[in-house]
Amino acid sequence: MAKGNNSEYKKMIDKQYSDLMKHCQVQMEKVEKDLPEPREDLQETLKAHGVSRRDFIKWTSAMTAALMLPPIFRPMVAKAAENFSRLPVVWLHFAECTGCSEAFLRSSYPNVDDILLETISLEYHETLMAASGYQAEQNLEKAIKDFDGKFICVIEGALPRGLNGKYLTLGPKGKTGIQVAKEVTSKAAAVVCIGACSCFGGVQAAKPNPTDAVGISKALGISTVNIAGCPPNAVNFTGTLLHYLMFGSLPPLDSLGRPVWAYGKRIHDYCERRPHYDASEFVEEWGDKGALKGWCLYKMGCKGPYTYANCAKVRFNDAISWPIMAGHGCIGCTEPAFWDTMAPLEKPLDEKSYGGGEKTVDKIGIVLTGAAVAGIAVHAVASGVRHSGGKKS
Ligand code: FSX
Ligand code: SF4
Ligand code: F3S
Repeated sequence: MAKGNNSEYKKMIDKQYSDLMKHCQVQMEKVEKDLPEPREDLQETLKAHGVSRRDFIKWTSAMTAALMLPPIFRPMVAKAAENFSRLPVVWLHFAECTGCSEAFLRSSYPNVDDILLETISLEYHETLMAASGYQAEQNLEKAIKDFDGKFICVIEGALPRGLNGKYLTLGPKGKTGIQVAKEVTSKAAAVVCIGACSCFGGVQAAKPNPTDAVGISKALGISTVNIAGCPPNAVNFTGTLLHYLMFGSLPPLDSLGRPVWAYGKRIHDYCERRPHYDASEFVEEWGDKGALKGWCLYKMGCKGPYTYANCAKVRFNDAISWPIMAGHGCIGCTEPAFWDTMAPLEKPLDEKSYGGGEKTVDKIGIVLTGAAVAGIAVHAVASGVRHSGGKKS
């Protein structure tokens, strides 16, 4: 590209980011005006958990980068984190193992993401709240009324459609999961599904799926933000809510409802074992020489070539490790129906239907998940904030 064109391009990008920054500043002022006072002083809470100011600054840099924003947005990420506990959240549970809540809220060494999740203004959370029975139902009704159109509805778990929804009933009135989900999501500003189960049905939707369980979007015919994974990474959830606070809109999603900033790239392309794949150095058996040397796990059934997620970049447990680093292949837990489509989990997919090899692997990735976009498009600011209730287009 000619030099002149380069500087034109840079000017255009700078202008886009400066417009985005202005939008973000206006939005943060709106948050501070419209939403209730923060439930907790984040800096005090961080201090109480032994997280220093320096650690917090480091976290803002990592989160800004994870969100694919340039460093000038760090102070806005910090500001959004400080306002995190203003956001009213109603958290529902349907058919699942509750591993998602457990993974998010019960860390032994909480990092900033975990602490943010602890400070979140949970108006209703079936696993954590003290109330039960009629009192719990009243709490839910009150939260929906008090924060009509303003709360985020977070959902864990699939909805069984069999027996007219009666495989899953909740509360003293015996409402079906589908009824509860309809009532709550219709009043929410946005619906965020956490985990493979609420996103795509998860383990209970695996064949033969006796209860006819499906994800929330399919069960209700609404659009949802899908934070995929079994369980998903807390960073992908907190980052999505921070984006919502900063820009007043949900981040752009891929064709499966997953935020592009978190699920836009393929595991196989960011994997630290990739040079071994390219050099045809494979683990052939658990514990063999290749396993000790950290070679590629493709022959042990790694589904990284078919899976889109940022696990290799953000890792888990305070960025200590992730499945492939720990020595097991990826099982494709961020992809729909992975229990069926990625099985057997410790064997490569059928060579006959997939042909093996890099070219086919690349083609499958694209077919499975749709094309990914990157750059500023990841932050394109949509005008409509209300995301739930709208029929899927
Ligand atoms: Fe599903 Fe979550 Fe896997 Fe478990 O709530 S995504 S089975 S970790 O718990 O829904
Ligand atoms: Fe990494 Fe798996 Fe790809 Fe090998 S096949 S490079 S282990 S993602
Ligand atoms: Fe899941 Fe694979 Fe990441 S199994 S946690 S998508 S490495």
